[in-house]
Amino acid sequence: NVAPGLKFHPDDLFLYAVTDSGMNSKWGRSMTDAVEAAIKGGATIVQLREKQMETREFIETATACMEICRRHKIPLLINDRVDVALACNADGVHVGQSDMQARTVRALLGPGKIIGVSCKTTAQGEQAWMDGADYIGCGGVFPTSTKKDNTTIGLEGLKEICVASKLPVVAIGGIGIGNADLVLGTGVKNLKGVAVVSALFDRESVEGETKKLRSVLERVLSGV
Ligand code: TZP
Ligand code: MG
Repeated sequence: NVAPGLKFHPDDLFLYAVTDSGMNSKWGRSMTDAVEAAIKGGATIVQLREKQMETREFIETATACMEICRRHKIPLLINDRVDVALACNADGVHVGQSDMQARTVRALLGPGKIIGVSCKTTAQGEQAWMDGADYIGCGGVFPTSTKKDNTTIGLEGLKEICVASKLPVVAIGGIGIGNADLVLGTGVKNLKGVAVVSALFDRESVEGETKKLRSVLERVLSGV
C-alpha cells in the first residue's frame, strides 16, 4: 500500500464525479460499476462522498474503487474521511468547512496527496490556500436536493471566488448537461471544471450521462 499516488494537475477537475451510494442503490448498481461507468464516460477525477456508510464497508468500497481508478489512471479522493483515505491509499481527501482543517489533513497525508476544500466565500478560499490545499470546490452554484445545506452562491458568487482564488476551482451544486455551459462559460481562467452528483448518478446510464456532460464541457472549451 505504498505505491505513489497520481500527481495532481488542475485539469483533472474538468469533469469531477462525486458518488452517492443511495442513488446507486436506487438504480440497482454497485459503487464499483458506477465509478467505472463514470470513468468510461469521461470523468477525470472521482470523489467518494458517503455520509452514512459504515467505516469497514467504506474502506472495502474505496479499496475496490482505487483498483479501478488506478487502472484508468484517474485520481480517487475521499470526502471527509482521512482515515478511509489512508487505509485505501487514496489520492487525496476533500473536506468541508466543518471537517478537519486542511492544514491538519496535509500534515496527516503528507505532501504528495491531493487536498480539496469546499468554499462559499473568498476568505475561505484564501484560508484553503494558506492551509496547503490543492484546489477549492465552490458552491452550491445552483439549488440542489443532493446536499442538506442548500444555500447557493450563484454564478456571480462563483466568479467572485474564482477571481480572488490562488487555487484552481471546481464548481458544484445543481450542475448538469443543461447548465454546465453557463458555468464553464464564465470564462474565469482558474475555473477548471464542474463537480456533479445527481446529473451523473441519479440516472439510468451513468456512462451515457457522463459522455453527454463531457461533450457539453468540451464544446465550451473549444468555443463553438
Ligand atoms: N456541495 C455543494 S452542492 C453539493 C455538494 C456536495 C451537492 C451537489 O450535488 P448535485 O446532485 O450535483 O447537485
Ligand atoms: Mg464534509
